[in-house]
Amino acid sequence: MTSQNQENREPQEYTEKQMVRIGKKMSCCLRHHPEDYGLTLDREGYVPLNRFLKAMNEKHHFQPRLTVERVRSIMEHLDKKRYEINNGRIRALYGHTVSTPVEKPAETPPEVLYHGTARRFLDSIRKEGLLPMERQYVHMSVDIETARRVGKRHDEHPVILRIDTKAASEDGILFYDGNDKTWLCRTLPAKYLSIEEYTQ
Ligand code: HQG
Repeated sequence: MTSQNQENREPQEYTEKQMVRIGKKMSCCLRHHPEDYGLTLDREGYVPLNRFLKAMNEKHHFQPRLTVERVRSIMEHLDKKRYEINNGRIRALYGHTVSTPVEKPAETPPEVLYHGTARRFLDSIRKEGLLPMERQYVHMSVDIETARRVGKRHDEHPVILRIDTKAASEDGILFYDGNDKTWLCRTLPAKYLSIEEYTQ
């Protein structure tokens, strides 16, 4: 059998299921456990793209092999803008749980943001405000629909909190751009929160 034929027998593109799986591994590597891949995130959360590809292929043996083009097409295929490729480097835009701090430049947020959460967290949020919990930042949404989707990961009938970002910014709280739908901050005291939507 010629090598040409062998090549023809290999899958050339990922299936939907494979793309979801690779997306999860990207999140594992770039948000949560870069050390499992022998990688360290820099201060902005980047790793060199060539080292990322090599580590991902060595650990998971993707068929076909993960390449820059395939990573790009997976990024486009995902439901959200989670990753960014820039100058031969790749990073997750938000969601980090790694212990090394990922820094972002502070930016001016919209005057109102939303946060979807579980009813069972509400008492604690009323006392402590929004905390990043396992992650490095609190995540907020630009619209109610996005907040509802985020909250549904925790509760069938999520609570939607409205965040007075204008007042918080005036008091010196810094906000950071996550993606087109997501903003971040370190913590958010309860005085800037009100209930936008609550269903028993
Ligand atoms: C809650 C996904 C008790 C907080 C999403 C949330 C997002 C408190 C949960 C991104 C609390 C943490 C992040 C307090 C906050 N007491 N509970 N004081 N302060 N909480 O998953 O915002 O699809 O870490 O309300 O779409 O749900 O992965 O945060 O319910 O953008 O790209 O503690 O992750 O993005 O849960 O989600 P999470 P999140 P991807």
